[in-house]
Amino acid sequence: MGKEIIRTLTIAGLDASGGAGLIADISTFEEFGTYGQAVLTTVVTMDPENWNHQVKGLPLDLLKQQIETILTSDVPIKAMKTGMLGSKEIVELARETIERAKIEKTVIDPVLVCKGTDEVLNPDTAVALRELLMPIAYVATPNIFEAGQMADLPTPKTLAEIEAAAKAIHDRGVQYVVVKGSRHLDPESALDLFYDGKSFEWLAKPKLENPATHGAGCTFAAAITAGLANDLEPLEAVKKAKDYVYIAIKNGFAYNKFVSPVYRPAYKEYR
Ligand code: PXL
Repeated sequence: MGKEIIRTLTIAGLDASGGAGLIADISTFEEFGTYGQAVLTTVVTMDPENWNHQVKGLPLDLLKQQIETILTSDVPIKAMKTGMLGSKEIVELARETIERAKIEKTVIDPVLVCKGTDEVLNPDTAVALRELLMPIAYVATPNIFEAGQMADLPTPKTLAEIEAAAKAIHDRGVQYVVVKGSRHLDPESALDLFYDGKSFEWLAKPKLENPATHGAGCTFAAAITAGLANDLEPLEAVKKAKDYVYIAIKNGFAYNKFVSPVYRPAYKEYR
């Protein structure tokens, strides 16, 4: 018998600059030795003049056809993640897919904004993510803003408020809550919170100078997904993902004057 194939799936958008979204997910899945697949939901392009983002959704029919193709495989999907879904209908489709394929290891990255923009892409999507996907999530990976939205609380500002938001998200049914912190929470380190419903664990890494962080959030959630697919326990998967993202940020590069993405192959190349 050949090697066991570990299949992973993302339902996400395409970031044409390559830093975030589906490309981040698939490249991370493969770096972790899994067979990655994707359902494309939206296409995000950037204005070359000012880097303003434009988000276009694909017709729902085309999403359904992608899902049918993916679900015909005899190889089980060991873990999956969701990224930019873009509309309430797509959130509903994601939930149906998770239930139909009986995927237990789900990582819900409740993408509501792109870095550098602070406008919620679509307020209906935020409500649908909170009501439909939080209750069935194995892991949820909001950033600080998204944590407030998923908790239905004001955006947390302090470590204690982030913990309170994580608890409210756990109460909605998420088994493991990972709040992707920010470089701005602590003068020395980049912090992320892991909460399993029992205790709060703050994970720290030294801050990097001039960090290239575009795509870091997607890459982190994708690495957690791949770790779970490889049978790591949730906290181990999160710790390994944080190491992976740290190295990817350290080796990130200036893509142009507007954006500096993480470099995902760095983990393998320079470890
Ligand atoms: O980083 C959030 C994100 C997720 N998915 C897609 C994106 C972005 C931000 O640019 O473009 C497709």
